[in-house]
Amino acid sequence: MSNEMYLEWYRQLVMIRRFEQKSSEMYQLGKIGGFLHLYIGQEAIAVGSVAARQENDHVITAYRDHAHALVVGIEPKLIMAEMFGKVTGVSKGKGGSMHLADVNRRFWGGYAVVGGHLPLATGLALAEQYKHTDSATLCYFGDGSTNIGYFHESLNLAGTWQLPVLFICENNQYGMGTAVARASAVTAIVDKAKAYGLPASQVDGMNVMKVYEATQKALAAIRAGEGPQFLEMITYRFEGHSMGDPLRYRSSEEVEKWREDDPIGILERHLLSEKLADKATLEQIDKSVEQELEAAVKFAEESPLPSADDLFAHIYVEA
Ligand SMILES: Cc1ncc(C[n+]2csc(CCOP(=O)(O)OP(=O)(O)O)c2C)c(N)n1
Ligand SMILES: [Mg+2]
Repeated sequence: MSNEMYLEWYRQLVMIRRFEQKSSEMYQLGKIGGFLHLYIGQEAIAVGSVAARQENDHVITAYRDHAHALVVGIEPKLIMAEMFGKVTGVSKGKGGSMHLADVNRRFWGGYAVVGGHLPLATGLALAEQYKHTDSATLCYFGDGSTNIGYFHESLNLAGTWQLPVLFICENNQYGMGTAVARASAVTAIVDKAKAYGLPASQVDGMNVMKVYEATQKALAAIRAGEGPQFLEMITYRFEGHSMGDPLRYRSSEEVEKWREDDPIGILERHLLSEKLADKATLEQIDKSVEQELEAAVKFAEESPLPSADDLFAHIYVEA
């Protein structure tokens, strides 16, 4: 692993964290409306796994999608403008926080129906298999999604047809306010994947290096023709399910314990102790992220709202 790569991971982790803290501020000021689900605590998963992807691989996720949008390379200002409902947003101001997408980057979104995008991921993988390409599909979803029919149908078909898809479960311990054990008869999510014949393993989702290694291995297996793979990333969201969650279902001791494994802290400690970077270099990165975000908010504020005519544009795909 090169130094540049580690520093880029650090930059991405900090960018996601600060982007979301800024979004939360803008939400409280009433500048962002609708739903807003923060990914804070889970950043190492998007960063480490997307770093292992090939350019022609597809990425698809649920509504907790800001991080995935950032790491596939969408400019922060286009995402911020989208959250503000502005016409310059990456989805032209019509999608908002939960529906970020950029087809040119093979990033398909951003889906609000729990588990609803798993069949889409399976379909993307089927198309690539049909065309005999070496493209894989990375599909992200929460622990709660694994109790839904879509999950089981998708894994079954992927296993039956040996499709090139990597299922990445982001097990953050809760689906809204419901702990895994209260909604799932099987609490090790990997066991559900094994039931459909998929090689599956658990990964420390707070450690970007471990996420990267596991994803690289899984993608190599897919490209070697070994069929669909499954990774259960063990993680935690530090904030509420969405804005305004009173958090009555978990103790502050539990949150504090997980915060000791902050993904930014883990990478920072590694970089400093291995002398891969000094404090000044990291502070410089923090500062440049701050500047980029200030510009992103300014861009979003100054961009126009969509016009009334835009209501009827981009509803159907034109041939
Ligand atoms: C089909 C469907 N049922 C219920 C909901 C309401 N809902 C929104 S998020 C959520 C929890 C999902 O939990 P999980 O998959 O673990 O994802 P996380 O929010 O933890 O990232 C639920 C039940 C929904 N959006 N879609
Ligand atoms: Mg969850």
